[in-house]
Amino acid sequence: MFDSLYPRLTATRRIQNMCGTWRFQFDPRSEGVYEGWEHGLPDPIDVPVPSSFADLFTDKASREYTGDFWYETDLFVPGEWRDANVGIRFDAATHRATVYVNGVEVARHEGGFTPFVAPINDVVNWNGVNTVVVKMNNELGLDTLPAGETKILSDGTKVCAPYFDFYNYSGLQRPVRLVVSPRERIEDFAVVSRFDGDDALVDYTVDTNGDHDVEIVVTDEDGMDVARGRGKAGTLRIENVIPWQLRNAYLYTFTVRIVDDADDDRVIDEYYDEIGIRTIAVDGTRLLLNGRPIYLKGFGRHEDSDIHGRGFDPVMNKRDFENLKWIGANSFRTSHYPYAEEQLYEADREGFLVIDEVAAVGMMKSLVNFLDATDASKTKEVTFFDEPVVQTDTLAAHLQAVRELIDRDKRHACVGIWSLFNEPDSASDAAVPYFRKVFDLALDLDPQKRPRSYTNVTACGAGKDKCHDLCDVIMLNRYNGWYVEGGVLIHEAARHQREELELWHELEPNKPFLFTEYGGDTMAGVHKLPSVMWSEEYQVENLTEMATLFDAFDWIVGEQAWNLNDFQTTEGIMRVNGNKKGLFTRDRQPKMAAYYLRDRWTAMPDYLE
Ligand code: GCB
Repeated sequence: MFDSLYPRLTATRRIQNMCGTWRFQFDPRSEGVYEGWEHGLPDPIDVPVPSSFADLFTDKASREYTGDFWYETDLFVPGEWRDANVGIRFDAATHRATVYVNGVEVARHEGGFTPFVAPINDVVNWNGVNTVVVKMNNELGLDTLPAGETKILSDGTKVCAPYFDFYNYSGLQRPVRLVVSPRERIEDFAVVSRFDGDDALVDYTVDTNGDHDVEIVVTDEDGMDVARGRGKAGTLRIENVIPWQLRNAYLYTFTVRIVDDADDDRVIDEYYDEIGIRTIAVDGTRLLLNGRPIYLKGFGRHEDSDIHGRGFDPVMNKRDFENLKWIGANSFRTSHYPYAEEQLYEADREGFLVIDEVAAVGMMKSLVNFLDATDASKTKEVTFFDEPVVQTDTLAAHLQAVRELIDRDKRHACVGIWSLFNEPDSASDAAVPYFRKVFDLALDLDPQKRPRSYTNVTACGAGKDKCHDLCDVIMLNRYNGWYVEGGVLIHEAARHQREELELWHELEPNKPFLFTEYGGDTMAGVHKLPSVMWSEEYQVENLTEMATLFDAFDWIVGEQAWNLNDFQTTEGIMRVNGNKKGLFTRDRQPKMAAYYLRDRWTAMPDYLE
């Protein structure tokens, strides 16, 4: 009944913001379901929505809380919406949620980074106050995306052990809105562009739940009509089109209307989206945007900031985009989960190419995956994809996450590559059929047939990886000069990296390669001459060494350093209050190496020809 269309106010659609102060309660013994908490929480505190709950608290038990937790708010629903479809849209409920309205279950959702809508028509008190309660849970398992473990301590406390290197921030982390649309409605639409001389031909399809006709109006940035169409599928011609380009975006507005032609084209439903006209393709060792070879410069990122955690933060997001522009970047990866939709709209407008990643991270069975993964001997004993549950439940969750990602993001011009895993155990035989199913589904679902890939980890490097033939472009995460041969061995590290690259190119001579992670931890303010690891000087040397390699091979078509910013992780001996590989600090100020990258990247063109 509901869809994933981003909420928009139109002639026929209404939105009511539900963000603000909600009531909140931990449920460590999972007793809420037996005690009727779906009708109201017995002893709640106030928390802001959206936010991650962890860093709101000053006690460790609350910050580290793992298990069930509940949210509650009151919702007034105007009676004039009685004849419409009314639902509550959660942009992200991390990691799983059951929604009750007036004590009745209206939705369940698994996966903490994609939206869902709870339909409420059947249970709502019109023109009255309704109780909205959300039961949530943030436990990790082998069958969850992202993957990890939940340990139970001797006193019964649950503790999460992520198989990934970022903090397990949880909660209602993105906006919540009441969304109102007509009963006969636009459920989805898709566009695929190609060029015809100076014009573009845009194939479109519209899904509705009724039989009335559909009209399309395309306007340019000045609001002028540039194309019109009729019918649920067709091809539009935009004359003298202005294409969407790297760091030079141009967006058209596609307005879709269901119209009643028996009633003078009365508008039954209206929706619009901003569409960039572009093609993206792989040709031999080139990545082509609008037929021209591009070179990606940028970062893996996180949605992460002090106190806010992963809570939607338009201020930090804006600063990140300004820093990306300042440093000369033209792209980023949504490591390691789908980001807030507002980030993709900003990337559309700013002309950043996005590698859009599903939350399939931690798929190497090891407690400190990100670290052990550099040591093949440690990963051999534990093959994630050999676990029976992985081939059933994890695969099902993964396929669903890919469905929701592509459903949500398929129209974005900025989305150029799907990243279907981060650093999985791609050297095991059991990975191959699993990967094939995920890759096939992505190809099947994406109308634009964007290139697909995953980030390859050192332990599954050239000669060991068994899944790379599925990739349209090969993406490498490498830490030579850091986890592998760091410090005084840095030149040796580069030599070994070069050897591995030569082997990769022999294995895959006809594919482009991207570096999707490289770098090393750096404490802002630590200076040392000559350098030592962790100093700002060493970060510059390490990045310089890698850049020399990138420049040596013309089939390397992009470099995305790890990470844009310092970010929070689980505490441990490898992390000093988080991961410090940022080129910027967690409060978004540049380290020395940011000036180095700025010099390099502002002198490099976005297009190779
Ligand atoms: C990786 C992971 C990333 C980690 C990074 C690191 O390979 O993909 O999540 O944060 O290494 O810093 O160790």
